Amino acid sequence: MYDLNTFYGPNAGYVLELYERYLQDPTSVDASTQALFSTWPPAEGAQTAELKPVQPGSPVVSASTLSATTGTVVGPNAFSEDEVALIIKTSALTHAIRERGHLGAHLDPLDSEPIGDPALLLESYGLTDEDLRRLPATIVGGHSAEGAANALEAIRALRVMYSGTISYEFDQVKSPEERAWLRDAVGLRLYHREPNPLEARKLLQRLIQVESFERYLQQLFPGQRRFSIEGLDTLVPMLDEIIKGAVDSESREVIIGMAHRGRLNVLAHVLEKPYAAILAEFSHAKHEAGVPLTDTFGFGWTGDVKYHLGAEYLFGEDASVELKIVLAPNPSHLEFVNPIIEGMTRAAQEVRSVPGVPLQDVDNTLPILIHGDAAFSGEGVVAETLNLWHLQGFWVGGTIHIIANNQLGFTTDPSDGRSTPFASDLAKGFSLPIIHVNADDPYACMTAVRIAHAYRDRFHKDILVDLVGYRRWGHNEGDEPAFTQPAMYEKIRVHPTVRELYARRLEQQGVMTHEETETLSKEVLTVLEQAKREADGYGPEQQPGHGHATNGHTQMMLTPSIPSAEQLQRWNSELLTWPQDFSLNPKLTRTLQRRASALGPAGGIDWGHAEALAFASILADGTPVRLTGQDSERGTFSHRHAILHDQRDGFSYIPLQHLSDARASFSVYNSPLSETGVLGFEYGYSVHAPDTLVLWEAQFGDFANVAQVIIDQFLASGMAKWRQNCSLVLLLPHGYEGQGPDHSSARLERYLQLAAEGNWCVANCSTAAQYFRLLRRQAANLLEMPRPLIIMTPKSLLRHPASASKLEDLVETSFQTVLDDSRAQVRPEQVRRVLLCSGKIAIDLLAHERLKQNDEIALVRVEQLYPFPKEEIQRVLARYPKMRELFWVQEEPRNMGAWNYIAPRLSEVVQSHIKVEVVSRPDRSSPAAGFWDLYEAEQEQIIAQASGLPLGQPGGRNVR
Ligand SMILES: Cc1ncc(C[n+]2csc(CCOP(=O)(O)OP(=O)(O)O)c2C)c(N)n1
Repeated sequence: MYDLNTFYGPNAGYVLELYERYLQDPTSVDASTQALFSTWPPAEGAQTAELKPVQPGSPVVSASTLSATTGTVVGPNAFSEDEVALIIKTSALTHAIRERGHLGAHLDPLDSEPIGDPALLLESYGLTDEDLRRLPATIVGGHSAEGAANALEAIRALRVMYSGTISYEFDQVKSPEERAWLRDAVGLRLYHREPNPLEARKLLQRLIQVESFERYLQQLFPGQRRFSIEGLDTLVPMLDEIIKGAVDSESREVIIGMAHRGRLNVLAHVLEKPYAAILAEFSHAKHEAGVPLTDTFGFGWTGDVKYHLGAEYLFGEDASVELKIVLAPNPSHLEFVNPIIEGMTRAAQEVRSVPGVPLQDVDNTLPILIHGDAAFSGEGVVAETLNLWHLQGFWVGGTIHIIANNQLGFTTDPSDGRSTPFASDLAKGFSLPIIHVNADDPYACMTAVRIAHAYRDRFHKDILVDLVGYRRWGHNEGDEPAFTQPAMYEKIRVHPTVRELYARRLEQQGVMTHEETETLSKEVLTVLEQAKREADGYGPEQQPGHGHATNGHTQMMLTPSIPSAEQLQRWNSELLTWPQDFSLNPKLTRTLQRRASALGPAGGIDWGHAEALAFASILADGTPVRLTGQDSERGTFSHRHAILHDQRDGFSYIPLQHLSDARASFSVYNSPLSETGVLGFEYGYSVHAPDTLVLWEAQFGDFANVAQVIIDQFLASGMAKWRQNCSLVLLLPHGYEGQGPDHSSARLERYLQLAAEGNWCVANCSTAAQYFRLLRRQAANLLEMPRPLIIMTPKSLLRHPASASKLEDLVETSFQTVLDDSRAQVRPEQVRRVLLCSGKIAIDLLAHERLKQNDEIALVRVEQLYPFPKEEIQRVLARYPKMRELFWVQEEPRNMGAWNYIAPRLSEVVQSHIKVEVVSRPDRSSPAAGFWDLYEAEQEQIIAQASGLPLGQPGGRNVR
């Protein structure tokens, strides 16, 4: 029983360690091990074994491990003292190869030297080949020992497994169960398969297609950018293999995000975009048919370059397989599509047609992200996206990541692009298992993705494959790579393609003859030539693209139905009901109790309350709602309380998930502290769940500019570039309240500058009722007129009585783009000055004594800034026939806020004799003052100027 030969290789050393521990303290090992060791007698007269010290840093078991305090050689007496020492050294070497084999692996098709590690060398242990030859293979154990005559052969086989053309990094994986699974997957070669002749032929055919397509493009359009895949050709069969796995796992959708490199090839072969369509894009490269190149532009479809376009493909020729493959469009901005893919995936996985929490099936949809090696290490959005993998609101059951690693970023070498040895190292911080593989070994590549997919299926976690290849041409095809990497490109010039290598291998193995491989190549070329003839015959109307587009510039938004007062009363009381034994925080109980009476005649429906009622009504209409943001469950300003927490046990209760009238799901999640990652995720969610009201809330609107790429490249322009519809709502706290430069401005001006062609709505409303109505309008238009909605949301106004509303405000009308002055003292025929403003400054002005005293000034609120409500403004202004002055009043500096956007539009709505001026803070580089007194003085000055009374402070530079 205690013969060491009964233990597998690395276990032998481990067992000896355990035994020593047991001798020192029997309770330090578990009961069954105690039982086993109690049968082991110490060897008679044995001595402590001497081990030769090894190089620093190597993981060799130290001599002390053996020098039991008992003075005995531990373990069975079946081995001599020397042999025990050898076993332990071999065991340490075996362990090192399994753990650090990647440092010695042959991953580079261009044959660069691996990094290496002393722990992988025999000399570091004082071992020789001869020593190993004396030991049985079982000391090494695992699959490598099978059929091996001795430990030397087993170690050699082990090196092929862990330091060959594929290698692994699993140490960072925290779960022992997962590590054991991964070790078995590798050690027992569970996912390694030698293809049969038919499969081998198919694989070769695929590689021929991949290479021929690039070469054909190069031949037809020399120098045109295509961002060739060549050098990483195996990526395509790897994707084929993952998709095959997805079919086996009965997934319904695979969603892929990738950059420019190899994209055309993936479109052609994985998404089955016809060759002819791609060739036509190269030869014609025109705007879409039907959109004239004249001043009648403005239909909202300006397109994008071919290597940014997405596609969808229904996989499977028979009805038994229903798998949709989606390649999302993306901008040049590398890696920013990552969170979008995750959001799309989550949307595809959730069933929202049920009240309560959405039901998620992570097996339904598989996300794949393909990264560049330079971009993966360099772009922060990668880390932001990886951080989402285990978060309740963002989990998608694991993503398969592949780094398409061509060992260059444009002209930049890895040594200038990252501070870590491997392109994949960032992923270790998130405990992702990593598989490195040489792109010139197709079988190893298939093994890598099979393991990755099986791991994702089993543990529902992210995993990364680092596919190491090269780039046959320059960064793009017009670029000369030898300017900057002459040595590397000299190697590449003479390096055979993976298609050549594989064909040679099959020929050598007798699987195919040279003539057969040549025939395959000719067949592929024939198909390409046929596609070219087809593409040449395309008229403009057959050019790839879609039907004539309009993004809704001229369309009217639907006006939603209005719930009844009784319905609102009922929902209100349900929202204020929680389980009887639920112990709510007493302070919060008081706050919520106020909501019980706010629907009465005295009113007092504040912002958070109006939002909850809007959500309830939207859920009752059958529209699902999802809200995320930093601290959004409670609300940064403690105004929402969408989740109630039991004070005794911390259990939570979400009233909106228990609404009896709800016909759809409600979810709210605190997000991680990320803007780019989370906003990108929610954008993707909204795109892929067009029936859902998706809201993202910035902590303060100021921080949304961290996600500027998502705003510019997706929200603002996704529709124009890719016809990607999105109805995401951005809640951006905004308002000048003396909180300094970074807690005042949501940068309204940016959203207005980006507004065109009806791409989104921008609103800055001043009452809770208007917010309620606006949310309802957005929900009603999700399918009819999808577009993002940007709302400047309040801070102090959240609880301001002048912003609070009454029940009748919620049920009498729908959203008003412009609110006229309804104060009793204003006599329209007397009014000489009209103040136009938006959001909080309107409430400040209305509350100010100076304006209260003045009956010749009317205050008109522009609640929706874009699309510009021209007719409504004209209609309201027509009520003031004696108006001579029209002031746009804003809190923001003159070069910010709405002024630059609104000035030319206002000039169009008024007659020329009417002065249009601005009252604002002066031009500033920083959006708000950091000093309270300066803030106050400026605010006072704005009020004074607007109300036409003498200025309290000098320096009123801000009137045009
Ligand atoms: C955010 C961003 N910064 C810079 C660029 C310009 N750029 C385009 S490709 C590229 C190199 C990318 O290298 P890598 O990630 O290794 O991908 P590869 O092109 O080598 O496949 C750079 C810097 C970009 N597209 N996006």
